[in-house]
Formats: sequence, C-alpha cells, structure tokens
Amino acid sequence: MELLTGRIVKAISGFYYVFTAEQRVRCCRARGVFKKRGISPVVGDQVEVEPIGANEGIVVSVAQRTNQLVRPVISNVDQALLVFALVDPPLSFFQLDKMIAAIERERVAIAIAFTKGDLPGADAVFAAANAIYSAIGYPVTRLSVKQGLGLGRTELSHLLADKVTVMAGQSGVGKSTILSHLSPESGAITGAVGERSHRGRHTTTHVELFPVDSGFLADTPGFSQIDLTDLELDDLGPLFRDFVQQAPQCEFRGCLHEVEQGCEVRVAVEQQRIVRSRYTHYLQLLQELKEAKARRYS
Ligand SMILES: Nc1nc2c(ncn2[C@@H]2O[C@H](COP(=O)(O)OP(=O)(O)OP(=O)(O)O)[C@@H](O)[C@H]2O)c(=O)[nH]1
Ligand SMILES: [Mg+2]
Ligand SMILES: [Zn+2]
Repeated sequence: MELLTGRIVKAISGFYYVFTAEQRVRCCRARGVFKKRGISPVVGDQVEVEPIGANEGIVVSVAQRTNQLVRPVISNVDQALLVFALVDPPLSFFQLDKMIAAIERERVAIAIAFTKGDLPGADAVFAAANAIYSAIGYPVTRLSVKQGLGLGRTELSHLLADKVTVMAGQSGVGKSTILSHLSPESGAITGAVGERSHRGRHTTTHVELFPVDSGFLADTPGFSQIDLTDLELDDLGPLFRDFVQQAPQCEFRGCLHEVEQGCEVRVAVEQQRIVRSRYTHYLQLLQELKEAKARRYS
C-alpha cells in the first residue's frame, strides 16, 4: 500500500491527527512497535501514514526531529512568533525581553508581532519598539486585525510561509484573533478567556498546529509561563543577542556585566550601541536569578 507523508497536528489520548499530503487530516493510531522502542510521536512530527479508508490511518514512521520543546510538547519548530499588544494591555518591554531570552534559550528563531496597531497611542509605542528590536535583527511586524493591517501576503503570511511557527504571548494580546483570521477553520475562540477553563485535563500540554498557507501555526497557552530561574548566572548574557554582537569579548571571560572592570557591555550601553532598557532588563533578570538561587540554597 502507498504510504502518505504528513505532519502530526494534534495528539490526544493515543490518537494522532495527521495533516497529510492530501491536504486534509487523518485520525491515526501509531504502530505498536513505537511503544516497544520508547518512541512516542508528538505534535510537529513528520510521519508516514498507511491510510485506512478515507479518513484514518496508521503512523508507521517518524522522521528525525530537528528540535523538541517540552512546554508545550512540540517538535520541529522553525520559529516562535512573540505576540505583544502595543496597547491594551500596554506593552511591557520587560516581559518582551524576558520572553526573548527564554526562546533564545530554546535555540528557536524569533519573530515579533505587535498587535492592536489601530488603537490610540499605538504609533509611538510601535516606533520605539521597532527601533529597538529591528536593530537587533528580529523580524518585526505591526498588525491590526481590526483594520486588516499587516496580515497580507507580504507581511505576516510571508513570515509564516513554509515554517512551523508557535505563537507565544500573554493573555488578551490577540493570538487567537490572528489564528482565526489566518485559519478560519481553526475555530479559535477570541475574546474569551483561554483554553484552561473549558476543557479537560489535556489543557496545559494541549497544542494544535493549523495549516496556514504552506506552513503551520500553533496557539500555545503553556508557552507564556516562562521561568528562567534555573539558568546559571553566566548563561543569561548570551541570551541577549545584542550583547553578544556588541561586546563579544565579555563572553570569553564569563563577565556578568554588572560592576566588572572593562565590561564591554557597559561601554556599549554608554555609547548607545546597546539600548539601555535591554541592559536594565538584563540586570533585573539577573537579580531574579540570584534571588531564586538564594531561596533554593537557604
Ligand atoms: N482593537 C483591536 N483589538 C484586537 C486586535 N486583535 C485582537 N483584539 C481584541 O483583543 C481581545 C483579545 O484577543 P484574543 O485573540 O482572544 O487574545 P489571546 O491572545 O488569544 O488571549 P488568550 O487566549 O487569553 O491568551 C479580543 O477582544 C480581540 O477582539 C486588534 O488588532 N485591534
Ligand atoms: Mg486565545
Ligand atoms: Zn561584561
């Protein structure tokens, strides 16, 4: 029998929903041999399916993964789309820098979408944010789902083409709105309080990929609860890409960029090659790490 290639888009209680080359979803079981070998297919896996009838099948092989995230459980992630509202809720540059560090830690590429570009006050916030993050090298887009801004072929769609993208962002920033716009069949609920309340015990790890153009997009509730406190102190700096770019010398000597003599990061901040808010947020996160360690060992 002819095998079909596909990607697992949803996994619930031993059922794998595979979006196949036929451009539709088949509900599949996994071949028993996986369990014996300790392989458990996950969302994002590229698989081969032996079709059964029109809508079902058996997963017979799983391709080697390029990466695998733990929270949420998903493999082969090409990029994270950090979704932050410009206003309502007001943009927190600290939360953004924290999330960037957390995703850098997973070695997943980052793009940033600033939403609610139609609301009063959005212009100035976007100008400030765009100046900072574009300069560091992160792709930045400005969206307004209300005005249909930024969602066209050349903008967000372009960023998502051919990639597996997971969205991360706080509640109420417009993630589900983006998803329902790009994938009306996703049935994403917007404006409602997220996943947690209305589903069963699968909610915290539940993640689903939706086909958008030639790629896949996931709305991930769990991704927003980021915790960096298990990092070693000197592993924080390298997660700030601008520090590494502007002050590579600091990396060699394990500098924490606090009070050290000859710290190149601090020189770069003074010379405005590193944005001061990024440095301030780094120090704030470093402080959080120190306090967490103190608690752990006390
Ligand atoms: N003015 C304006 N409102 C928006 C825009 N995008 C989303 N909203 C509104 O913001 C609210 C929250 O949007 P959601 O898409 O549900 O937010 P979410 O990120 O999915 O939130 P959670 O599911 O709780 O994590 C809704 O009332 C949307 O209508 C936008 O571009 N402009
Ligand atoms: Mg939502
Ligand atoms: Zn330094």
